[in-house]
Amino acid sequence: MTHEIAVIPGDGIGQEVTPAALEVLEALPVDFEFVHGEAGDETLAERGEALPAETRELAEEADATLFGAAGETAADVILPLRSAVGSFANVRPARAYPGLDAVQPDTDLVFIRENTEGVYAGIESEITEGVTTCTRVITEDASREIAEYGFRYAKQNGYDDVTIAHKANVMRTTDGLFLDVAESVGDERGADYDTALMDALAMHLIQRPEEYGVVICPNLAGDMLSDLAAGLVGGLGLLPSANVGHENALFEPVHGSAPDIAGQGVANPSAMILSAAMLLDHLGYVEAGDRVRTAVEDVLDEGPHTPDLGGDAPTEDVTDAIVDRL
Ligand code: GGG
Repeated sequence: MTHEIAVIPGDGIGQEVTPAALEVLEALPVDFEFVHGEAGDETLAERGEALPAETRELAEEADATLFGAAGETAADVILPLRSAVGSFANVRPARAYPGLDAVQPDTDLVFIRENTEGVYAGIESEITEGVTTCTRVITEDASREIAEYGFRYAKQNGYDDVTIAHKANVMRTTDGLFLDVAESVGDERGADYDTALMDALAMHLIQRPEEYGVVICPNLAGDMLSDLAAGLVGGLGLLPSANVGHENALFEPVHGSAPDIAGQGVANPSAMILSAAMLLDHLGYVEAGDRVRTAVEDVLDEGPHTPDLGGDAPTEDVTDAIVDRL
C-alpha cells in the first residue's frame, strides 16, 4: 500500500532537516509517495501569502504530513496546518539519550499539549494605541479531549506519573475550567494523577524531572515547558513532535527555523528524523519506527555529532550515519 505524505520544509533549517528525514524514510521498506508543498516567510515574500491554499490542501488530503520549521510567519503557517489535519493534541516527548551530556540524564517526559485554543486561538486586537489584548479561549470540549488523550497515552505507553499543568489560581475561569475538566477525566478513569501550577512545575522539572512522566498542558504552557525540557536533555535538536487528529496527523520537530545557523548545513537532523519515526508509528509501521529510533540513538551515543551537541559534523554526515545503521 502506498502512503501519500505531504512534505512542507518551511523556513530556515526546516529546508535542511526535512531532506534528511526523507532520506531515512526512503531507506525503509515502506511505500511512500512524497508530495511537496511550500510555505513560510519566503513564500510570503514571493507569493504574497505564507500558506498557499494548495499547500494546505496537500496536508488535508495526504495520509500524513512532515513539516520542517516555521519562522516569522508561524501563526500563518503552522497553526493553520495543524488545523488542516484536524489536530487537537501536540505530543512532545523529551528524553535524555545515553552518550550525550544532558543536564538531567534521567529525563523521560511527554508533554501532551492542547493544540487548538488558549492564547494561540489568534484572537488579538489593538484597542487603542498602546493598548492590546489577547483573548484566551478554553472550552470544556477541548479540555476534555486533551485530558482523555493524555490519560490514554500514559496508560498505553507505560507512564505511571500524570500531571495536569495549570495556572487556575490566577486564570480562575479559563484554567479553572481546564483543571476541573482534566481532573474529572482522571477521576472517571480511576487514574492516579497530580496537578501542578505551571510556574512551580517549570522549576520542579529542572530540579527533579525523574518524578514526572506525562504532563497534560494548555496550549502555551505545553509550548514553553517542552522547550524547557529540551534544555534538560541536550537542546531543541533532539525533540520530535506529533500533531495528532482523529484521522490525520502532522509531524514536526519542536524546534523552529533557527535563523542563526540556517544555510550552514550544520542543523541537527535528529528531531526531524525522530518526528518521521512518529509518523511511521502513526501509519502502523511501529517496527520501522523503532528501527529509526534505535539508529538515531546509536548515532547520538557514538557520533558523529552536529555543533549543538559539541561536535563538528554537518547535517549530511549525521544523516548518512543514521541511514547506514538502518
Ligand atoms: N517545527 C516547530 C516550529 O516551527 N516552531 C516554531 C514556532 O513558533 N512554533 C510555535 C508552536 O509550536 O506552536
